[in-house]
Amino acid sequence: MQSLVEKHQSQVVPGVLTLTLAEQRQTALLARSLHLDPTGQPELYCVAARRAAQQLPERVHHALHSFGRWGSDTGTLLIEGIPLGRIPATPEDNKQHVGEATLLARVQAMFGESLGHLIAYEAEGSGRLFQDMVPARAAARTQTSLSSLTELELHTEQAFSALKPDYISLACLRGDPDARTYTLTAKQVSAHISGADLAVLRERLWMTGVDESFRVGGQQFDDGDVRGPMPIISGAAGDPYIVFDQDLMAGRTPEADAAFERVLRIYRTHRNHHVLKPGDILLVDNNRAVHGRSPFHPRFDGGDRFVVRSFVTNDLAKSRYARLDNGRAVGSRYS
Ligand SMILES: O=C(O)CCC(=O)C(=O)O
Ligand SMILES: [Fe+2]
Repeated sequence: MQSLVEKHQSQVVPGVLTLTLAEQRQTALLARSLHLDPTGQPELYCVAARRAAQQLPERVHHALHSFGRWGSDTGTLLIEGIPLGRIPATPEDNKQHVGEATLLARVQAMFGESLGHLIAYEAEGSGRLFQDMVPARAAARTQTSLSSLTELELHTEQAFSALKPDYISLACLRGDPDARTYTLTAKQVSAHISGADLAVLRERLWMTGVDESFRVGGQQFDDGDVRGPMPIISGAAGDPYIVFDQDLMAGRTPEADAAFERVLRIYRTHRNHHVLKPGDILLVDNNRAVHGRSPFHPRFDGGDRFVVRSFVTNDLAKSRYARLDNGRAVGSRYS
């Protein structure tokens, strides 16, 4: 007989939830009640977001909690139709911090505090809970979230870090029809690869460098500059996890390099994609899936793609030793 857990696992968790008009109203009302300053009082802000989130519509709770428990076929949960409020012009870089004041960011905070706990990183947006993710002219061809003209290669967010986020939350104020957010799940990799290659992916055969942008002020990392050896696929066959970074990871054997290339080939053939549109919040499962983004062509005129990003952890206590002043931001030396 199928156990209750197996029955749940075999259910397809819907990866998309479209808010009804009533749900939109209820969500906007809750977001408007969140008055605190997320940068000045991050902990109190998160407490208030958590409390407000208790009154989110039942379907939103259900979608968030099922996604947290089981993941989804695409490695993402899209909640769409979220009221936007006033939308500021797209800033030219991520130093103005205009996204955090929007209604959408407050909804994002409630979703994050319902799914887990908001967490921030000193090396990402100076440790603020929300980062403005916009195409910046100077970073157009880099492998960073401010890039645009080149493809953002396949990666786990902070593949190198023991304190990596469990979810990435992307709240879209302004979209770009060419910017496709790609995902590939560990389950998809397992389904499209040979048993022999899958066995290789489960071995500790890869070293991962730390993204240099995490070295704030030239400090040393407590865990050193290179991490590993680590496997790419781990965990239960029925619910596998994946860690991957096209740019920062290196195999230690020719077999490891070949298996790595096969993952990339599967990605190019089988990846899922979503084009973010205004009012979308896309949650990306950073354990069960890896992600990337297509190139797009910004005009740098205040009307470009504008996504407010935040991070979610399942376990806030785990990073207690590393968070600055016991706030929400992990110090860069602990990256
Ligand atoms: O721009 C996107 O859609 C995704 C960018 C990304 O990799 C991230 O925000 O972690
Ligand atoms: Fe990313």
